[in-house]
Amino acid sequence: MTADLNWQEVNFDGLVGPTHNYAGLSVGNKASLSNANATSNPRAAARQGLAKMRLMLSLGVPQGILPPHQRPDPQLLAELGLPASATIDQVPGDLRSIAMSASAMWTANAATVSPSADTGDGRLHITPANLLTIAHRCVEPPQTTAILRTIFSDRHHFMVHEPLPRHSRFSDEGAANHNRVVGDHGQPAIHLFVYGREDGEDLGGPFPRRQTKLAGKLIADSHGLDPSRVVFARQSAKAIDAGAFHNDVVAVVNKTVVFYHEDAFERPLDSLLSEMPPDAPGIHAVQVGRERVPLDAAIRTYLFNSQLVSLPQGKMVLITPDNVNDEDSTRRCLEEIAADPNHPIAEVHTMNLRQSMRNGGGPACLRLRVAMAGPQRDALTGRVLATVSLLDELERWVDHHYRDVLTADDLGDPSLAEESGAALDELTQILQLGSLYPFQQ
Ligand code: SUG
Repeated sequence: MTADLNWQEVNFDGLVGPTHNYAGLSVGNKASLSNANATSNPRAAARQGLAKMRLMLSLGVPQGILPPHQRPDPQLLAELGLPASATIDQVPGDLRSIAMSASAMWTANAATVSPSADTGDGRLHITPANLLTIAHRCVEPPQTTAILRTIFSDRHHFMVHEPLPRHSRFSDEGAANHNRVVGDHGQPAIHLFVYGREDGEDLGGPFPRRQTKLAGKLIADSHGLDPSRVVFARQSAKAIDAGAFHNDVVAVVNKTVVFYHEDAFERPLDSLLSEMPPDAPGIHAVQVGRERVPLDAAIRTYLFNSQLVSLPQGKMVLITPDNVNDEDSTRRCLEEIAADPNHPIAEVHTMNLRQSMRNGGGPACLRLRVAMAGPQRDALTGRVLATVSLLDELERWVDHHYRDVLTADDLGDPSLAEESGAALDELTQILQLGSLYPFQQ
């Protein structure tokens, strides 16, 4: 069945938006806080993202694209009590960075995805994340839902749910806390849902626990996942308090390989695995101990926020941010992996993603994994699967529309929003997505 249906995992990267900036909005995200009010370069950020997509294509890995959001978001303006005609300078000063944030670029937080091989009705199920813990991110779900419903519109193949309710009990950050462990993509998988707190728990701690177990449970049920193949793992308090605000900062899974830091989970991974049914795929756990890479170094460099992908010939490749070269321990760890001929990770590529990294977003944050059979890829709406010529076109579009300097003051300038609107209008034509944005309706 796998070979017949030509299953592939597509990484849908968020195209960095024209308002990419450093506002220091994410408590618990040390990079975001420490770069507050730095000057950003949206053009370089978008180009760095496109360069990552090019690398994936050159490796033979299918690449999808999710467009940025309209900013400011009209629903947010309405919820702030402003008229439909309001411009960003009418938003109170301290809320402007929230209204102009480009944070939808981190599509690992866009949604949780269950491929059709795992779901009750044999469709691909997607639940957009409610992202309600941090103010600027709770703005995202309506536009994310609209974008996903446009691209995954074919109801025969796809089901895009409503986000979970907007209350802290249902706090959900999407695929950044969800992993699919599978032999081949078209086979039934084990779903590993990672959470920071249980319903009703108030654990204190310096930083928020952004994901609840209840959220994962509701998503697993609504997608029709087999309960015996769903595992819930608590993220370690130590990791969250050290700045791993999402589990994908300290762990990454590809197929059956789990590459993770010793301090990622509250319980050892092998004890979690003992809960899996006997016919589940065997897991290849690649744990990196704290003696080898201290937790702080892993979080500073985003070693585990790498993309771990299988090439068409089966070889596994790790795409890491080049920040891993800033620390001896992480650099050495990768050198050892690359030098070991028996290691499941056969190759390591480093990429300059520093514009995104300064906001705490590495390679794995920038992508949403969607494993699909061939007919499902054919059923996607729009020109959202990358080719070299589409990436060339997008690069020209970025160069034409994006600023290369953006300061905190610029966010309150209505001309930035106007320029962004013109850019997004053209983007919907390039991607053939019709009247996608609120301003086009
Ligand atoms: O939610 N940063 C994002 C980074 C998201 C990373 N995603 C994953 N780990 N999957 C966040 O904290 C910073 C924006 C600012 O400060 O301007 C921000 O939203």
